[in-house]
Amino acid sequence: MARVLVLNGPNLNLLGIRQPEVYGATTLEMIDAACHAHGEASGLAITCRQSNHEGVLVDAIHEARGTQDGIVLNAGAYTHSSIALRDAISSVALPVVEVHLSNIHAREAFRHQSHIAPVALGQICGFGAQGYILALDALAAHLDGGTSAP
Ligand code: CA2
Repeated sequence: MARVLVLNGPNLNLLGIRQPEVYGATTLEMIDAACHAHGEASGLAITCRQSNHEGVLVDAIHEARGTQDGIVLNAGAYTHSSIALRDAISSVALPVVEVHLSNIHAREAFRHQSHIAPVALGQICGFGAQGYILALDALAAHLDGGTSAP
């Protein structure tokens, strides 16, 4: 059974609690539950983690080496600023699917750049919480050898 870490970055613990008009009413707890349910249905062992701290996220990525087969990552605002997260992903050489609830390319210019995208298998954005499920399916297909992505 493939093991997947679903890793969320800063402020995503506030989903559904603050500013629902921007990020929707779905809480991170609901997203984690949906990931666990989808993992059970599709034969993936899911671990969910969230941190507001860059170093803790780097540690979580390092710990995934040898314990996980892939990562679904919403790095939040660190997406646009963190070379440390990019380097951590490169160093563990695990497939990473980058997820964003919002369409970052349709928002402010500073959100258009992702430091994660060049080292990710791919990016899914703009589909809200459903993006995590799409990311799990993309990762499962990749781990199964069923995707043509590099
Ligand atoms: O669309 C996404 O998933 C983002 O990763 C969300 C980040 C943002 O900085 C990225 O550009 C795109 C922000 C997450 C903030 O989440 C909040 C949730 C509720 C209330 C306030 C912030």
